[in-house]
Amino acid sequence: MEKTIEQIHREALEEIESARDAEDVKSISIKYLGRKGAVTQFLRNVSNLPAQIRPEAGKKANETKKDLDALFKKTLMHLESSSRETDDRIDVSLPGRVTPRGSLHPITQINQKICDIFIRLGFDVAEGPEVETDYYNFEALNIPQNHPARDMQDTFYISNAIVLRTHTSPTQPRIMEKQRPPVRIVAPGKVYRCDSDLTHTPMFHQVEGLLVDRNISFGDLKGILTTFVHQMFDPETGLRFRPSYFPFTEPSAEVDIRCVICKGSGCRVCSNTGWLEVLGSGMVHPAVFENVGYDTTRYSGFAFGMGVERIAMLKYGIDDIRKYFENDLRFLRQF
Ligand code: 2NL
Repeated sequence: MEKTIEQIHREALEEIESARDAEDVKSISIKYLGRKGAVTQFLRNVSNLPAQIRPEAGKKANETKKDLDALFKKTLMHLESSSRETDDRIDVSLPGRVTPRGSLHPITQINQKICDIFIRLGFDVAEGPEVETDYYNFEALNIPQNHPARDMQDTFYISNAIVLRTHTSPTQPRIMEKQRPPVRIVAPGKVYRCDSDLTHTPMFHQVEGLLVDRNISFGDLKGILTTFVHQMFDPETGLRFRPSYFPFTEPSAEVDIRCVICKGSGCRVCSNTGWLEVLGSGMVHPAVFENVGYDTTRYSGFAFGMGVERIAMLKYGIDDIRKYFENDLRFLRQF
């Protein structure tokens, strides 16, 4: 017996249910609605049916044709758009994109390295204000009223009695006023001087150190600073202590290292001397101790100061200080 239109409809629905892709849907469509398709055949045979069921069967067959046609189109559209979604899916096996990572500025790196060396030698880190009083920047440090370091050309004045600190030294008397010996501190930070050329910028960085206790001698100064130079540069670096002058130390000495470029034979960098100046130092002047109320018969101490940019220039062989402030990434990425 021939299949009824309801049976054909049901089978078509079952088949479309299990279609996996557009190709399946297309062949099911041909199987039912194509020229020799089951629905088409049924419609063609309607005229042969008994007259009493003919109109009803014809009506149902047309409805089935319309219903299946709409369903096939809808399913086809759905499958095609979801196959596009498949192509757009994230490939979890792809290697990830590397996020570019920043790094510390070379001056920050050198500043941290200097402080780390002294921290391991038992020093604490102290910081003070960049806008400083004339008293702490000069007076407390035994820099008298008419000293050349006070010259308007070097110092940025905020007012008569307020300056941008010209060194990080004022941090030291501020600490000494609050703390009795022993004192072992390093004071890193920004300093300001009205000066600008190949080796000077209006703002630069210093690290200062101060050690005060009973029986501190120039030998202690030499030991600590020799250890520092050997850890900062090379353990084989030759160095010398050359007599110098600072208002806040007596005696005073500058520390030179063997030229990092020519190793002492003489070159442009060391102006043919074979030596490079790296820091200033000395035994704290009694006037400085008196200003902070320390008993000079009980205590002695040494202090030192260095420019961070200068150390960084010597360590990396950079001849123009302004390179550190231009923020050219081709320069900065090398550190
Ligand atoms: C340099 C020289 C120096 C000091 C800084 C200092 C601080 C106190 C007392 C005595 Cl509270 N001295 N500091 C001493 C000698 C040298 O710096 O060339 N700096 C870049």
